[in-house]
Amino acid sequence: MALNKPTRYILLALGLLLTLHFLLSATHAPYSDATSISRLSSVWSNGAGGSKYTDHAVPAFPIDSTANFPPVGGNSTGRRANATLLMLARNSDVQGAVQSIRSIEDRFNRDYGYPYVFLNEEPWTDEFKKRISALTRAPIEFGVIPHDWWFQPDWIDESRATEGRKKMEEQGIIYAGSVSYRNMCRFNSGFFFRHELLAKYRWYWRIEPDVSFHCTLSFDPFLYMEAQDKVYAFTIALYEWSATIPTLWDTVKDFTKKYPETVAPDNAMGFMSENGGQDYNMCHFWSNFEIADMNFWRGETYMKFFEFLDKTGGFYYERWGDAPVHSIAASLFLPKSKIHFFNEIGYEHPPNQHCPSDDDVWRKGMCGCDQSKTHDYGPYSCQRQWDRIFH
Ligand SMILES: Nc1nc2c(ncn2[C@@H]2O[C@H](COP(=O)(O)OP(=O)(O)OP(=O)(O)O)[C@@H](O)[C@H]2O)c(=O)[nH]1
Ligand SMILES: *[C@@H]1O[C@H](CO)[C@@H](O)[C@H](O)[C@H]1NC(C)=O
Ligand SMILES: *[C@@H]1O[C@H](CO)[C@@H](O)[C@H](O)[C@H]1NC(C)=O
Ligand SMILES: [Mg+2]
Repeated sequence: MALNKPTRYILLALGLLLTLHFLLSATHAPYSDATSISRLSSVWSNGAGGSKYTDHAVPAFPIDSTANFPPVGGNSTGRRANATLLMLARNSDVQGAVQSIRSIEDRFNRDYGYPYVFLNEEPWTDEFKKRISALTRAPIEFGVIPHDWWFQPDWIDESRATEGRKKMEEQGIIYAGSVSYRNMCRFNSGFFFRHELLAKYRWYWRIEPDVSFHCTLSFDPFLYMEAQDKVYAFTIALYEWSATIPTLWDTVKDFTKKYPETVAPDNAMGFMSENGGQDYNMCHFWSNFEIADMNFWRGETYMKFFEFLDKTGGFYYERWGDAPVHSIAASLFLPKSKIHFFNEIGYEHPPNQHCPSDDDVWRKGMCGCDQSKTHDYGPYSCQRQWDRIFH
């Protein structure tokens, strides 16, 4: 078909424009960065060609935990650990997530630029990504959780699970009737560290929506963990509600009877029991804050432990929390010297907070918290059980 004259001129003009665009793209990096389709689309949409569980966003910087971008500033050595800041959240948690990221950036990460990973069992909304991405220059990745790592497995007896939830509701226990809370606890116990977005990291710092960091850190806690040969760190230790874990301790004892070699010499059992391990005193580390080495969770002992717990169905028939599960594992399978209490990190997850009670630590950290509100030796605290194992 022959084209009429005007159409031919329009096509010619279009061709010239396109040629100019490609020439500019090839020779002017900033121009190319600003207009590249891949960049424009990857900022707010699911990553084209990315993996199924990677909901890519904001490749403002290449994701390489060891590269020094953005520059490490402040009072730091210029080296970053192989680490990430990790948040599990729902799209509806956006305002709380913004609050938490603002806080950690202010008190720590703006000088360090550690990358973030966000995980969710649903695809992230553009709104969530946009609100978070505005807060930091550090790399951010948004991931989706594989279905079977989140939802209640088919082999769980639903009528027994329903019965368990009903019984717990009658006792007025928080999240007693919630299946999604149980999904979350099981995921945090046995799966998060296997997510493909976390595979490239060794260390993580768990951050939840609606938490606050009250003191400025004058050191890098990841590098501290590495240098001091630590594996797991906490800021708050307290009691679990025993009705949520009626058979957990017996299951743990079955495990250690079957695999006695997994129990570490010089472990932190004394933190968890008043009678040499016969009974659990409900003490655990509050896992909404954690800085830890994922290679511990990934290792043979913990994986075997999680599988052993999981196949009893206790995450659904009862309401086993990731906090007691992580805490029991760390306290039994590690020497106590590998667990660390970060006194310098002022941290609040309502209704509890840790605020350094030593004036010099508090002043040095320019802490904004009220020392008299610290949880440390309050009535629900397990700090005394922690202290006693070192005397
Ligand atoms: N994606 C997703 N994240 C969840 C879900 N339930 C909880 N979370 C996240 O899991 C973590 C723990 O949940 P929270 O609701 O904070 O539970 P909690 O800390 O025990 O209780 P409160 O904070 O006192 O309500 C948080 O990071 C939540 O954002 C869920 O159904 N989906
Ligand atoms: C970071 O740690 C992970 C997990 O141990 C490891 O696979 C990866 O190679 C490490 N990266 C670097 C740069 O050391
Ligand atoms: C900077 O770091 C050094 C060593 O890590 C520490 O001794 C010093 O107190 C820090 N300075 C400030 C102002 O926090
Ligand atoms: Mg919470």
